[in-house]
Amino acid sequence: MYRWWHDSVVYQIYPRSFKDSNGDGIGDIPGIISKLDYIKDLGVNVIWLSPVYKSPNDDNGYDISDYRDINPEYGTMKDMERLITEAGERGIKIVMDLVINHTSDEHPWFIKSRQGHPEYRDYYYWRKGKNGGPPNNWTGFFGGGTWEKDEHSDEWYLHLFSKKQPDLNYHNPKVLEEIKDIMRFWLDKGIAGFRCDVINILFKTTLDDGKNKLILKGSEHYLSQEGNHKILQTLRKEVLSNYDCFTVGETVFVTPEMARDLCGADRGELDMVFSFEHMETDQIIVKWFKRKFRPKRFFKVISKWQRELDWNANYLENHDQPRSVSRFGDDDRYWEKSAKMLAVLLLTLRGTPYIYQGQEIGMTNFDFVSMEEIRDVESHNIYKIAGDLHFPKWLKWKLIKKTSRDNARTPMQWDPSENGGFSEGRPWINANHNYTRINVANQKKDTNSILSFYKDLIQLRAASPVLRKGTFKPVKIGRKVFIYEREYLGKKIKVILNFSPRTRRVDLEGNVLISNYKRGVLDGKIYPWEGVIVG
Ligand code: ISL
Ligand code: CA
Repeated sequence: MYRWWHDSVVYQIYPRSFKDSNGDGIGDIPGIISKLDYIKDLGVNVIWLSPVYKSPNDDNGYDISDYRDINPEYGTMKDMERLITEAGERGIKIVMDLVINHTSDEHPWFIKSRQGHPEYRDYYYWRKGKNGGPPNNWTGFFGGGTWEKDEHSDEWYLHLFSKKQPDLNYHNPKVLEEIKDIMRFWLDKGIAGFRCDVINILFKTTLDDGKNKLILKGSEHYLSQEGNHKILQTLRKEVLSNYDCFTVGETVFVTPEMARDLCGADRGELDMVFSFEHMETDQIIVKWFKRKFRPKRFFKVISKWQRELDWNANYLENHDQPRSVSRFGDDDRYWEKSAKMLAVLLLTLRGTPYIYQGQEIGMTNFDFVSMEEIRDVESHNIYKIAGDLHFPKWLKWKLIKKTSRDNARTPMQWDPSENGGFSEGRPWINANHNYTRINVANQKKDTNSILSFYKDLIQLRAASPVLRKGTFKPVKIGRKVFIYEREYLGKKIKVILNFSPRTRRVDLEGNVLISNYKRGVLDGKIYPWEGVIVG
C-alpha cells in the first residue's frame, strides 16, 4: 500500500556536527532550528535526527542514559518540542533514532542492575565467567571481546558494542514494556517514526560459544532470530500501528531475503531497511581492510537489491560511513562532477532516498593527520587492537584514515569563516580545512553548484511519478558505466552513469532531462563522471 513516506526524501542530521548556536563547539537543537529554512529550501520533507537523548557520549549518543530527556549539550526538551513544531510548520517531519539493543552503562536501569537490584538485574545479560575468562567467545562490533567483568558481583555483562553500551535482555518481558512506553512517549510528541538502530540483533537466542570466524564470533546466536521477529511484530501491533508513522531499520548483515521477511506486507515488522552489501564492495571482510573500489561490483549489488526488494532505503553515506564523493567518486580533479553524478544515482533509484548532512554540498573525507584528531570510540578501539598486534604506526593510521566514522562527522560547512561557520567556539572535532572552498554560502547562489544540482534533482523526482513509483530494470552493467531504466504506466526514463574520468560511447539517444553537464540531447557519448537522465 502506497504511503506518504514512499514519496519522501530524508535528510539525516548528526546533531553534534550540524550547527552550534551557543559557542561551546558542540552542535545543538537550537542550531538545527536556525537551519530549518535551509533544509526546507533543499526540498526534503523528513529529517532523521541521530540521537539527542541524555548520554555520556561514549558513542556520541548511541549510548543512552535517559530516553525521555535531552542531552543538555544539545538543549532542552522544550527545544526538542520547538524543533518538532517549527519543522512541522515547514512541512518537515521528524524521525528519531531508536537505540534499543543497548543502553548506556550510566542508565538508571543498568546502575540498579549492576547493584543487583532484583527488579533490574535481568534487564541485562549477567553471567559467571568461564575458566577465569568471559562467559563465551563472542567478539564485538568495535573489535575485541563482548563481556566486561563487574568486580562487585564477580559476574560479567554482555556488550556487543563498547563496554559502556550493555545489551538489553529481551528474554525479560519487562524490557519490551519499557521500550513500548518510550516509543509512545515520542510518538505522542508528534514525531513521524524511527530509524531503528541495529534492530535485527536484539534477541540473543543463546549465549553459547560462537563458531570460529574472523569477525563477530557468536553472531549466529543473535542475527535475525525468531525472537527478534516477535519483538518487531509486537512493536508494530501494539505501538506503531496506532500512529501515522514509518520505521526504517538499520539491519546489519541483512540479505534481500531477510529484508523481504522484515518488510514484507504479511509480517510488516519494518517499513524499510538500510542494507550494507553495497557498502562492503570495497572492503575485505571488515571495513578496515580496503580493496580497490570496482564500479561494476557496486552496480551489480545495487541492481540486485533494486530487483529483489520491492522498496529500498537508498543511501551512499551516513554518520558511520566515509564521504561518498571521496569513496565512490573523485574528490580532487572531478570533485563537482562526480558528487553530482552520485546524486543522480541516489535520487533516481527505486525507494526512499536518504541524504546525509554535507553530502548535498560535496563534503569530503577529513584531512586529519593523526589519531589525536580522532574522536570515534570505534576508531580508537581498532587502533589499539592493531597496536596490540604490533602493526607499524604508518599501517595503523592507514587502517583508520580512510575508514574512520569521523570522516563523516567533521562540522557541517556553512560558510568560509572560521570552522566553516559551524561554531564561534572550538569545535568538538576539527573542521576540514577545505571549508573555505566547500560550503553552503559559496554554493547557495551558484546555479552550477552541487547544492543547486541536489535541489534540481529533488524537484525533478517530486514531479516524476516514474522516478518515485516506477519499476527498476538494469540496461547495462559495465566496468565503469551503469545504465538502468525506470518505467511507470508506460512512461520510461533512462539513467546513465559514468564512474570514470574518460568519455565513453553509449548507443543511446534521447532528450536530456538533467545532466551534470549542460546539454539538451544525448549524442551517443557520456562524458567524464557524467550522470544523465534521459526521458
Ligand atoms: O560501523 C559500521 C558501519 O560499517 C557498523 O559496524 C556499525 O557500527 C553498525 O552498523 C551499528 O551501527 C549503529 O549502532 C552502533 C553505533 O555506533 C552506530 O553509529 C549506529 O549507526 C551502536 O549503537
Ligand atoms: Ca552548542
